[in-house]
Amino acid sequence: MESAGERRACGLGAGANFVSVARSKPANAAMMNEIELSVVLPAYEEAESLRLILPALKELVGRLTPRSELLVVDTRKPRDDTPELCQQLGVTYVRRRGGDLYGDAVRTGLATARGDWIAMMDADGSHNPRALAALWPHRQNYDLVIASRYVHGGQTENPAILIFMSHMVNIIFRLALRLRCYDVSNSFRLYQGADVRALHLECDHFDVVEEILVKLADSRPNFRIKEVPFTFEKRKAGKTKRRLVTFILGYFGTLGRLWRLKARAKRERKRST
Ligand SMILES: Nc1nc2c(ncn2[C@@H]2O[C@H](COP(=O)(O)OP(=O)(O)OP(=O)(O)O)[C@@H](O)[C@H]2O)c(=O)[nH]1
Ligand SMILES: [Mg+2]
Repeated sequence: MESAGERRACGLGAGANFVSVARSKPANAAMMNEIELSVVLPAYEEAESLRLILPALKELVGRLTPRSELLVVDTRKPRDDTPELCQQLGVTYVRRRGGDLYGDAVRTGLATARGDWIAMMDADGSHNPRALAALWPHRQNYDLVIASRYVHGGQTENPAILIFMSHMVNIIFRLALRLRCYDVSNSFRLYQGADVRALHLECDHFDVVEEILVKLADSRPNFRIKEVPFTFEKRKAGKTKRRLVTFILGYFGTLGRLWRLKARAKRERKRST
């Protein structure tokens, strides 16, 4: 995922504070939890692409750890044969809870995933399963690992106009929200399960990707982020769900909301020290 589609205000209201996330202990947690890695794929009419990527993803994840689960988070009512496909391939099929928006899929996926680590990936094949193998080794030394188009070695196969827009979004968000990473809008990331499950997420659309980053980065001092170079590929099949104008307008609304949220959290932290 790299852009915002149809979008409503993300509704970061007065109660939307950053959560204070307890420091997780991956090594110990791994011993206690039967699932080490959950891979979550939010999907909206993506059966065609899923058919192409799931076998490779399943094989790769099995090599990373035997204690893994793959979750496809579909729409509330199936819009294609994604349920049958998941059953055929032995992948967990999850129905979206709440609404049918991307934010609902992310919230449902995070609430369902049991892993010590949770990887989020697009279901359209833009996120090549092979890249997950490059993220995985960094989990012990970092709190968040991002597949990044904007560090040396990273790239994107999108058309020039989308690359330009994505660069603008990333530069503006990074500077305005003082984020310590270059790719703020790519959803392909590896999270510590306990950290990301503890977040209270309110954005409904693709802006939830930035919301997660802002909230995690502010959840504790010296939150460690690693960016691993990655190539964002063209979707493998199916249609885009992106709506360009709402994408641009929506992102600026989100920026304002996240900025106010961050400022309020800072004031509250100052007050409590
Ligand atoms: N727009 C949209 N995408 C969703 C939703 N739920 C899951 N997705 C998935 O989010 C991912 C990103 O959506 P895409 O339509 O690929 O958006 P994009 O990556 O910006 O655009 P293209 O790859 O160029 O089509 C895909 O895997 C979608 O299936 C939803 O409710 N709305
Ligand atoms: Mg896509």
